[in-house]
Amino acid sequence: MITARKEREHSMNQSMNTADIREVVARVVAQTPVTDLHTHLYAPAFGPLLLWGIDEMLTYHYLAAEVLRVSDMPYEAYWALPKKQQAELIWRELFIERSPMSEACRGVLTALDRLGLDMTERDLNTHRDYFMDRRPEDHVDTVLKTANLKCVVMTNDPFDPLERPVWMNGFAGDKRFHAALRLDALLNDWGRACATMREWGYDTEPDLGSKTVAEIRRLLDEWTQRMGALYMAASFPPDFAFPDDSPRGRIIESCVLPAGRDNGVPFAMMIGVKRNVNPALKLAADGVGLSDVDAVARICAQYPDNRFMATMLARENQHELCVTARKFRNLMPFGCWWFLNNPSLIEEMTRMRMELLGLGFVPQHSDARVLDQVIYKWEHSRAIIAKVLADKYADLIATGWPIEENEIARDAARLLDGNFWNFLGRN
Ligand code: HDL
Ligand code: ZN
Repeated sequence: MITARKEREHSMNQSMNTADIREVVARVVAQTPVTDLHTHLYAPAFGPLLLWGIDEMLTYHYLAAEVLRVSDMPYEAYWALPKKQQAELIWRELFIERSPMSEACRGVLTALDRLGLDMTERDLNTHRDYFMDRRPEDHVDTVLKTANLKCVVMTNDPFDPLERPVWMNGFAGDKRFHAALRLDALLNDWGRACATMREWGYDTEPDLGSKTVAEIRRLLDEWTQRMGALYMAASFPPDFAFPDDSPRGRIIESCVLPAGRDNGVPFAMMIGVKRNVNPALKLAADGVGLSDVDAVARICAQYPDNRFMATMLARENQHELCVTARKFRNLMPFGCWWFLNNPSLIEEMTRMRMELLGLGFVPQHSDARVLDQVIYKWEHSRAIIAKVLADKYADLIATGWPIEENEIARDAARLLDGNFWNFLGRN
């Protein structure tokens, strides 16, 4: 009995008290390498597809949308400007004429600051000097180290005319840049995809007969293997339904899900984007809509041997998605996507997920389009994830349950890295 009491006392001495829990959790979370499971980044071998540097950060489509709200410049006049002049307009309007309050603005400053630039300097050209002579390969090393990323997953679209040749010429692979097979073109515009596949030599017909189904399956198998894709993914509009007799629903059921089972790759559904709400905004044109979480529940229930990752774009869908994840072990909710990737909503979602799912979810992905953005997207999210974790550990300590630093490290590694690889079955 004494031994047990002594062990308990020792354990209490080793465990945290609530005063130091916040500092320990913040340090451990900052030190935990991340797998960033959804980005629009590319390995340096993809050449100009990899965006990096201050002018790319400033002309991120989030900031294009913001500057076109405060400037009366006609949309087409903005898009006609050279990228440097677009960046100068954004810097002037959103950083100099106004404090850079939005998350996307603040992010630029966080990234520059962590790269060692002087944020008291407001001359854009001074900041440009830092990037002037850097090699992309070296900058990738610097940024991934600064952001403490283990690796990122790209978004890879075989229908993208710029990206396709890189794969067809035999991309040698880069262990820091994994692939995800993105299927929006196939699933959301079957008519155009059918014609394109015929040009590539696939024997496809619009009516999705058995031969066409087999050819789509061949495309999925070929590209899953060519890319070494960790998962297949697609974004869907708010009216995404399942089951559904549309080409999308039929291709998912007859091609994507059988391929996922046979190839051992999950299907990531990103639901709720209203494409081209304001087409004049180009890449910034998309909006958000309330979606039907029942479609997610039905596909998980009907296909228990498939694994599904899901992220939804409407704040109002998050609680129901969490509850649905409690019902289906083959469903992994992930990230605070796009318009949800803001501190107030990341905190709300992470608290709700932890209270409903414990540590069984993937709290964040960066969605970075510009390499340098991972520095801010992960610093900002880590701080919030650490804050929520510290509160939850404090709640546990208040019950008398001792918490030790190695347990915090274990839990943080699950959230930021292990849950994703375990769900892939690649732990
Ligand atoms: O469809 C997607 O993957 C979205 O993330 C879009 O790319 C969107 O434009 C975006 O970059 N969101 O952060
Ligand atoms: Zn994305």
